[in-house]
Formats: sequence, C-alpha cells, structure tokens
Amino acid sequence: MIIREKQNPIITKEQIKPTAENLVVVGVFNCGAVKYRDEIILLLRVAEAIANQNSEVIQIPIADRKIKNGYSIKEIAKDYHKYDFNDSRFIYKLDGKRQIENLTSISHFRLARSKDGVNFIVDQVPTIFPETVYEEWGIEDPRITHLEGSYYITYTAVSKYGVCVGLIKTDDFIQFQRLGIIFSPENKDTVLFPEQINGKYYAYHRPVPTEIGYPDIWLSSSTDLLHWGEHEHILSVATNDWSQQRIGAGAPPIKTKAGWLNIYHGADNDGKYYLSSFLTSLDDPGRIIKIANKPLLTPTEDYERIGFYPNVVFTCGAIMENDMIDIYYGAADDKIAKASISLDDLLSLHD
Ligand code: MAN
Repeated sequence: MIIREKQNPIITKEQIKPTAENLVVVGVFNCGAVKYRDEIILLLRVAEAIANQNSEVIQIPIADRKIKNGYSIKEIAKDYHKYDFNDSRFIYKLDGKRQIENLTSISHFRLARSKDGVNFIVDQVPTIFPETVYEEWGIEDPRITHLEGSYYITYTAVSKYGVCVGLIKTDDFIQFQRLGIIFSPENKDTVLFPEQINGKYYAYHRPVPTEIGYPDIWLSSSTDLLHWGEHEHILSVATNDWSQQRIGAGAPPIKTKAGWLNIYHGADNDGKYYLSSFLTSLDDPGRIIKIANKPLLTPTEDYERIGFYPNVVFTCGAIMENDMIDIYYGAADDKIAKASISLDDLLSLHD
C-alpha cells in the first residue's frame, strides 16, 4: 500500500558540498519537510567528520562560536583499552560508567528545494549551523511546523551536557531566530502541533529515563511555545517486537477528519528502526483513538539496510496534499528517501 519513490534515494551525500575543506560529508538524512510557496522545502540533517584521519588518533569536530562555518578539532588516541570504537556513531569510554565520550561526526542543517518533491536542489552552504554551548556536538533531526503564519523548527541539540530539544523560528527560511532550549536532557523527537487546541499549544516529545521507565512518548502543553507543562505520558514502547527498545514522534501531527495523524518510529531490540502510525482525538491530543498494530515501513531495500548505521527508516516530516501523504525519511542514517500512501490506505492499517 505504501509506495516507495522510484528514484530513491532522492538525496545522497555525494550531492552535498562539505562545509569546509577539512571535512567530509558522512550522511544526509532525517529531514524536516514543509510546503512553502510553490515549493517543497526540506531541512536536511548533514553530518560531517574530519577528512583524512591518521591511524593513531581520531579527530572529532566540535562546534566553536569563534569559527564561522567550521569546527575546532578534538583528538582522541586510538586506545582500545580506554575506548570502544565499534559503533559508527559514537566513541564509548570503557573505564568507569559506560558513557559516550564523543560523537564521531557533527551535524548542521542545509536547505533543499524542489518543485516536484523528487528532484531537489541543495544549498551549497549551511543554513543553520551549531552555535550555542548546547550545540557543541551538533544539531540534528529538525521538524518543521507551520503555525500561525510562522515556521517553527524543533531539533535535537547535542553537547557534553546531554541531548536536549531546541526551538528555532523563521518566517522566510532566510532569517532564523533561536528561541532557546524547550526540553532539558535527555529528550528528543519533539513535534509541535500546527495549531492551538482549546487555547494551548501542544507538543509530543520523548524523554529518556535512565533507571526507572522507558523511552516513551509524552505530551506537553504551553501558552507561549517556550514554557511547557501539564506533562502527560501517552504511548509506551510496545510489547510487539518492532518497538520494544524505543519509540519517538516522527513527522509533526497532520490534521485529518478522523483525528490527528501521527507517523512515529519504533526500534526493536537489535536497533532496527521502523515507521508506524497512531491517531489522536482532534480536541484532546492526549487521547489515542487508534494505533496501527504493524509497521508502515520496514527497512527492506538496500539503501535502507546498508549505510552509516544500517537498518533504519526514520522520518522528521510528511506532507499531505489531496489526501496523499508523502513521507520523507532518512535511510540507514546517510541518505534521504521518500514513500507515499493515501490517507485511506494509511487509516485502514489502524485497529
Ligand atoms: C542517536 C542517533 C545519532 C545521534 C545521537 C545523539 O543515537 O540519532 O545519530 O547523533 O542519537 O542525538
């Protein structure tokens, strides 16, 4: 029922010009998506690493306010007694508590535009670059919500202080205004609703409890988009095997006659990522009306199975037009793909 775009993957790292000469693009994935004027705009997560590494040390890019569109470099000795280098995304410390010492790459946002939603022109330079102390390890996974005439971008801000959620506002995709951190660590996968409900703004987000509890989806409300409260747990990692490890909101909620349509991700215990959906009440986003009992999209294609981090389909944006839903998604953490499904077909997957 869901149809993958024939030209998939529609954006690959070969199309992205590195930010500086000493960098190499390791992935372009997890993009926000929105219709703006007569174009489809994607805000791409572009991950870069230091090019030409030598064999004794690993060089890590760190965002540094003083360097415009470039990074300072941290060196980590390749000491296999001290660190674990087996995960392509992280360097783990082996002594003491198992903690992440650093990410192996750093991400920024790049704008891509298209008239047909398939062939995209990608900006040659960064659109939004990591800047604040909470972004020293990068900015990731942007979600765009069109709300009251402006566009709000929720994103993951990563630093040695943890993984948290930032908010940026734009009216034109040229000037961007940072509004600060809206959820403290550890939290990510935050989507804003495109309108107020009973006089309040709403967001789904995904805190990560460490000792008690699981990475589940929560709902919060706000009257100014900056201060969030009335936190409510809404969806648990399921007992089905494709979402046992973690879940998180994907695309910002889409308004339909049947309710708010939410396309979200789940990961199984092997770290394989799937997409699925649930429907919430139009006047109470805390009330789940229906939920699909199987995945909408499973990583089966080579471009989803093989890449920087294998077996991942992960969305940050979907666009509905004339009851067709176009889902833009990151494939294997290094490319962007697209899949489409009619609203009726999608709703028929719900119990
Ligand atoms: C996840 C992945 C990584 C990301 C880290 C930190 O494990 O999405 O790509 O860098 O979290 O946010």
